[in-house]
Amino acid sequence: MFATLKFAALLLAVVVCWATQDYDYNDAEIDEEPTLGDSPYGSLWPLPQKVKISTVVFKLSGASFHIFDAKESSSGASCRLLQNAYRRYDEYIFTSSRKQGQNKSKKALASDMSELQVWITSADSECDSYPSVTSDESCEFTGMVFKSINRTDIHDFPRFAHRGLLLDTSRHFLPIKVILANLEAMAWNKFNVFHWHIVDDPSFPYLSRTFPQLSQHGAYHPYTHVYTPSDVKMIIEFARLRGIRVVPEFDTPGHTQSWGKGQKDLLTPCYSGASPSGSFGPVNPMLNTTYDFMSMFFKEVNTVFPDAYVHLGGDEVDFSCWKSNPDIQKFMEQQGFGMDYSKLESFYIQRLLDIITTTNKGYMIWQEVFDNGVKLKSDTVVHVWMGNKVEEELQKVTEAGFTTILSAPWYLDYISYGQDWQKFYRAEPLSFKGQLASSDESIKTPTCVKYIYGNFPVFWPNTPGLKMPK
Ligand code: CP6
Repeated sequence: MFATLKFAALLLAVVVCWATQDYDYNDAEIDEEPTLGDSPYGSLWPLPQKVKISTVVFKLSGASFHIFDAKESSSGASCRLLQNAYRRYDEYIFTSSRKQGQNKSKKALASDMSELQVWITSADSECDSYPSVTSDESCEFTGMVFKSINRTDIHDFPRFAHRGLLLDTSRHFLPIKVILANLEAMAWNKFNVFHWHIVDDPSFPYLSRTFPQLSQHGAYHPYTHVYTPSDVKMIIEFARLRGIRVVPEFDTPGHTQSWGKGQKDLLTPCYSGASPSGSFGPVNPMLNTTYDFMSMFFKEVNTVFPDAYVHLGGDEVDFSCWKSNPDIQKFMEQQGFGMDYSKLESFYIQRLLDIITTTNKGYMIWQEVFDNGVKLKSDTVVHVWMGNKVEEELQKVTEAGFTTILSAPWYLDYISYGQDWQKFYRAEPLSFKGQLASSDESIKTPTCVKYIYGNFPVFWPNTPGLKMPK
């Protein structure tokens, strides 16, 4: 099962199984284009770089089988991440059969595979630290774990260093259990970045220690529909143990209606003719108090979320409210922006980016920020989501020297009905012209698969202790 590979995911690992028979390989090495339909690799997913399956079958006995550190391993008993993974995988493989008492009466046979040794070969293990975009996820595997085992050799490393999934917890509040179950499903499918689109227009479920009034007034419910600091901690640790980074997105200046409920004067008052209409638009870019607030807010975000990156959004800014406001009109004039409101948008984002730059965080932004010509730090990640002219955009972004994340082909909540999934699998992220800035495509052009909220049929693991709500 592919899952057995995962427990060594953060570390260069060689996993060796001992068995008592000789190997008899067929030549099922992968070098042709995969086709839809029956696969010689069964349910092996995602397909590793190299697979050799033999016809020799071993039995796997829950009575005798166990996973442990190889004595040569550079990382072992003190590595909580690994020990936690061994326990998990033992549960994944045997929980259902042990429940049914299938293994109790059976004695282990000589041909049974009885042990799985994990050999970590990299010098600097990441047992106690957080995964990063440069984590080594490669591994080798010998032996395959199903109910019975075909002797199989696997050589694997990821094609893309960033394999993400976006969950939106603003439009729908997602209970912690659901987030954890999604992280579990991600790990099984070898996704390694949880892009947490945590707040947006509809609600503000992030409980900020510095500005508790944001969720007090902006969440769907101030106590039951919030993520407390300890909730966030738990989610990050659950993800870390599965080799998953948590990148939070706090999207501004648009998509911020819920922020305005708890933070006076943060949003721009819209006008109807000469008087305020009572509704509000994007973040008010002309007030110094806006930047004081953002500076304190992101200082907190940087301490709560350990990943090297924070996503700053910047998408879909609606100019109509800014246009209606006479103070903003005056400000535009003073700044010499004419009628070009994208200059005002850039003015805001530039100041925000300058604030983040004074901290030690990198940032990701949606493509509009790049398109508007905002000056970006060289390590900025530009996130492409718009479905038109995707190749052109990727070419421009990479030619400007930026790392890019591609989401456009995987707009998963945008359902056209029918067999939508086919086009998701056919999309090829590197089918654009232009030189990759590095020969290592996995660093320069990570892919991101987006998921907002819906019923996407990923492989759902049967995780002990995690039950999906009815
Ligand atoms: N929510 C918000 C989203 C998206 C955007 N903004 C989005 C749409 C399509 C894709 C990825 C993200 N769900 N607020 C646009 C950046 Cl592919």
